[in-house]
Amino acid sequence: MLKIAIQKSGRLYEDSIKLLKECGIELNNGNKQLKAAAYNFPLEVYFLRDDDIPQYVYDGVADIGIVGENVLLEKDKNIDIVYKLGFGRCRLSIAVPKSMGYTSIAELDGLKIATTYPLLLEKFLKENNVNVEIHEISGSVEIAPGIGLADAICDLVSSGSTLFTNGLKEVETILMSQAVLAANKDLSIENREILQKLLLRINAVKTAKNNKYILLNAPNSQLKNIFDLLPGMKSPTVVPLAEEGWSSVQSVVNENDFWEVIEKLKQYEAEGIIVIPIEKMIV
Ligand code: PRT
Ligand code: ZN
Repeated sequence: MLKIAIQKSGRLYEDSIKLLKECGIELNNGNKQLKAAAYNFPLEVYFLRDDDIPQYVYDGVADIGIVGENVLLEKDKNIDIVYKLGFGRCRLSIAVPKSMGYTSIAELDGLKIATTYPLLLEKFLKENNVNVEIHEISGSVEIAPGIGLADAICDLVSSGSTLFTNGLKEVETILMSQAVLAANKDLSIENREILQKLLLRINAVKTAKNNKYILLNAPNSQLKNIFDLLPGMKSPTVVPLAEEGWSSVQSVVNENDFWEVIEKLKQYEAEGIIVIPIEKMIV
């Protein structure tokens, strides 16, 4: 039985639960219990505060956990990141009052900076040879300059609206973060095998999200060009149309190249292009 720790409530909760669901793992919990067992996969889920997850995984109370990279690195526990999950994206940044003229990092020298991330901030400043007074606080970091508690802050940013409404501007980015799956270094052989099975499923879900299934009709004279453009998983499927000289092509296209590929397909006289989301993809 593999034990996974996920956030009990907060920004990562929904996406963590959704990921397990997309992996076909169903939980039979009542709402808001400390733990829940999956009934169709050897997994037990612990619901915890995100700050506690690195320690629990390190101690082996949980075998794996879903947590922000920012929390994991700040807690500095000796556990492995086994998969970057792509949700909960944010950055850890230093912000100063808008009115402060800022041209280089040297201007932070001598300032008092409020943060809930003292370790990551200290490391960053050391690397940049800047001396500041780090003031560790536990929350509402963004109001610290306004109430005279600090000159600047170091906090998580996603849209930037919190900084904006508090009269602050982002000047240095310390870390780009996202939710990760982290694992204890000493998993039993049995749990390692369960983790591999889980990773295969996560990978299938994530790969599917990054790809689309594409169907189109094209004149046979353009097929070579289209095959080069849409190599597919092994190679594209080609079926002749009833109309002489035409074929139907089926393949996959990567989300990132999508519009570029569509434009080229039009140049190659493709018609009736249909694009369909993929639910799972195992390559
Ligand atoms: O109760 P528990 O301790 O479990 O939760 P928490 O309150 O400590 O964490 P939570 O739920 O707020 O965040 C969990 C994780 O989500 C973080 O560790 C990050 O990895 C990730 N994440 C992604 C964020 C944000 N985006 C984010 N914007 N965490 C916090 N914020 C906060 C930020 O601190 C600031 O107050 O949102 C505000 C800024 O947002 P914008 O959009 O105004 O820039
Ligand atoms: Zn927390």
